[in-house]
Amino acid sequence: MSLEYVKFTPGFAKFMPKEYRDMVDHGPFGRKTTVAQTGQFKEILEEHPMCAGCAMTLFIRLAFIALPNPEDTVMVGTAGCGRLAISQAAIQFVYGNYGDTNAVASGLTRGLKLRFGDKPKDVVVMAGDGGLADIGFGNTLHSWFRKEKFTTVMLDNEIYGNTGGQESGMTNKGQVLKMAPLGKKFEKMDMLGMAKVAGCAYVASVIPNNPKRVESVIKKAVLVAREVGPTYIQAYTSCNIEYGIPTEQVMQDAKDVEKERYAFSEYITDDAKEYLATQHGYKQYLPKPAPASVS
Ligand SMILES: Cc1ncc(C[n+]2csc(CCOP(=O)(O)OP(=O)(O)O)c2C)c(N)n1
Ligand code: SF4
Repeated sequence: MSLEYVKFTPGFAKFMPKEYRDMVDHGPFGRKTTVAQTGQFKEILEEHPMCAGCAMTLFIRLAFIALPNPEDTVMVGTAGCGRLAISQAAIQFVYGNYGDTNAVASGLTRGLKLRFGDKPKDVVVMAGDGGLADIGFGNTLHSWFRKEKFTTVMLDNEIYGNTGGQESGMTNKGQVLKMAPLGKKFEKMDMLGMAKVAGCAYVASVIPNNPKRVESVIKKAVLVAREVGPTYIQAYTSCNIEYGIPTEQVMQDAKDVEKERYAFSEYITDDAKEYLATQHGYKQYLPKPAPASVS
């Protein structure tokens, strides 16, 4: 697992589709990519089958660009809309059975540590709210309680999008959906709160509209998970199809939702701050010098 793995076996390049060859020749590997360079390299196949205007696709793209070491990262995904794009990007992908992503990622993280020792290998779970908070809830929480060192990213579209619009634990109370015609009876689950209680070292909530912020939280989460402990990012990634959001209003919807109930939040433990400050140059987390005493 390194830059070597993306190269074609000699003689095979000419049989690969052009889009795929472009990802290998002009992908993010071995570079320190930033969202400011979006469009200058190829991190994902253009022909992924997600719906036009889907905010989840934008978030996934930004998150992939923000990965600190793409050639040393494994994405773990599962059934759900997100994997349609995640599995067609220039990052290694493992498909975990629905609900099992965090168990798969736990084993993978431990295996990579045994195989590669201190050479950093990053594992990132990216899955829907149904996959992480409902059917995979036990595995998600236990990976956090056990302090498994990988990042969990929830693509929170507040619905089971891929199966046609059932409510999930992350749907808001009262929300009427195609397959919840009477409206949801229960509150949205507080997964951010649970992540903190369960011991995550870094927890953040974001929307896709601010690329620099997405980049910042992804980088911090992945770096902290390398050494300090589990990390969790919850991203509002609306389902414009099931929520009936006109394509041209998808970004405005995210802005409105951010204002009303999905504010940017960031929680970071002291250990994580110290690690980022001392190992990765995050000067803002250096301890403040004690004020000079007045005699
Ligand atoms: C073990 C298992 N149970 C159920 C399914 C069916 N299934 C596929 S996608 C999906 C819902 C996905 O919803 P979510 O995880 O919220 O992701 P989204 O599609 O909304 O992005 C379900 C229930 C499955 N593939 N495997
Ligand atoms: S069904 Fe919803 S979440 Fe899934 S790709 Fe379409 S718009 Fe995106």
